This record gives sequence, C-alpha cells and structure tokens, in this order.
Amino acid sequence: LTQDELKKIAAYKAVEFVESGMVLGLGTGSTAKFAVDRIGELLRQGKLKNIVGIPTSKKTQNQAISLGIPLSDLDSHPVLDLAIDGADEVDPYLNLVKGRGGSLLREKMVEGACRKFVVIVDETKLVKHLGGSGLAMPVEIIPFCWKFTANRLQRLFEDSGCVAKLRTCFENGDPILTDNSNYVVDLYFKKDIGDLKAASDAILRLAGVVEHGMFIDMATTVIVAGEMGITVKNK
Ligand code: DER
Repeated sequence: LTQDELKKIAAYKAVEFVESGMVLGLGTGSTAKFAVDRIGELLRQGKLKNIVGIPTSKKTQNQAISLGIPLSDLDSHPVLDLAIDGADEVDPYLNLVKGRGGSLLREKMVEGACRKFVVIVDETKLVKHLGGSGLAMPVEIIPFCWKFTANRLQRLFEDSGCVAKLRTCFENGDPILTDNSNYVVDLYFKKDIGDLKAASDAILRLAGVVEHGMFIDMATTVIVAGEMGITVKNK
C-alpha cells in the first residue's frame, strides 16, 4: 500500500465517527484532505445531513466550499463535536507535532474547542519522542524583529542542539506568510524535546511568539493506518 492509500484508509475510518447534525473541525494537510473529501461525498449521497464545518485553514475552507460543505466559524460555534486532522509526529501518549503545513494556529484553536479530536496518520508518523526525528517543530511568530525571536527560540534549547530556521518560500526565498500574516520559525532538535510541557511554557513566554506546533494532551483518538491494518488508539 502506498503512503497515500494508508492516509486515505485512516481518513475514511475517522469519518465513521461523524454523525448527522455534528459541528466538525476540518483539518489541513494531505491526510485531512481525504477526510474532508469523504465528508463531502457522504453529504452528496445524503448519508450525512446537517453538518457544519469549521475549517482550520483557507486551503481547507476552499476545499469545503468546492464540496458544498456548509461552513461556519468559532465565533458562531465556540464548542465543536469533533475535529479530524493529520499530524506530523505522534508519540506513545498521543502528543503531536503539527504545523509542517503552516496551519498550526487555526488548527490548535479549532481542535482545542472540540469535544473529540481524532488524529489520522499513516504509520510513518509514529515516534518514540517528539522532536527527535530531526524534522521541524514549527513556531508561529510575528514578523516584527523575527531574527530576535528566532535567536531567543534557538537559545532556549541550545543544550538540545536546536537550530531555528525561518520558513521561506522555495521559489523566491521570501518568508512564508501564514493565513494570519505571521511567519513560521522551524526548530530542528538534535535530541528529542524531553519535557514537552516545560518546552511549551518556555516557548509561549517569549513575547513575539504566537503559537507552537506541539499539541500536548489534545488528541482523544489516533487512527493509524499501516501495512498490518488499522490501529485505533484512545487516550
Ligand atoms: O500541518 C499540519 O498540521 C498538518 O495537519 C500535518 O500535521 C499533517 O500533514 P499531512 O497529513 O500532509 O502529513
């Protein structure tokens, strides 16, 4: 099975949790895309009714509009029934790294407002410890004096051999702008992050930081699609 087929299997499994009348958080990324497509398909077939979607990015908003999924926002629906979204890393305690697609702020706002947050991944996303895989742990920061903030972030974790890099557009090297007109600094760790709560608090204390991509204690269920089949992990 290809990685895409595994993502689709996990996504379709998660949509089985969706019931008519729900207010849903719609995730962002290649795995969540399959879930949003599936919700649109079931609505079209009349198998799902009265669904309201709250998108976690402009990209997902556009996808939902093209599928005819009725949309709303957190102002109108401060509590949601269920969110379905992907993740970049999942540790054994269901803590996540998200945001390599740059949507971490709106994802965290929407998914933090949900009664249930179902994460959908293929098995390559499973890690023993967050941050240890040498892949990016994203932090959304304001553009004002971004170098100052990036250096403070890097110094926070210098004993973990952390390197902070501004996320730039591949084509022209300009800083990537999030849906909220902010920048993203990616933190690369040589060792795993260790105490996630302490790392989260230290990052969020820095004025100029908006949010980071560690989703601690937020997922209620993680659906993993692997060569051996589907595993559903509950908190
Ligand atoms: O950027 C994000 O938060 C995405 O949800 C990411 O965590 C997963 O993206 P993928 O499904 O394309 O791997």
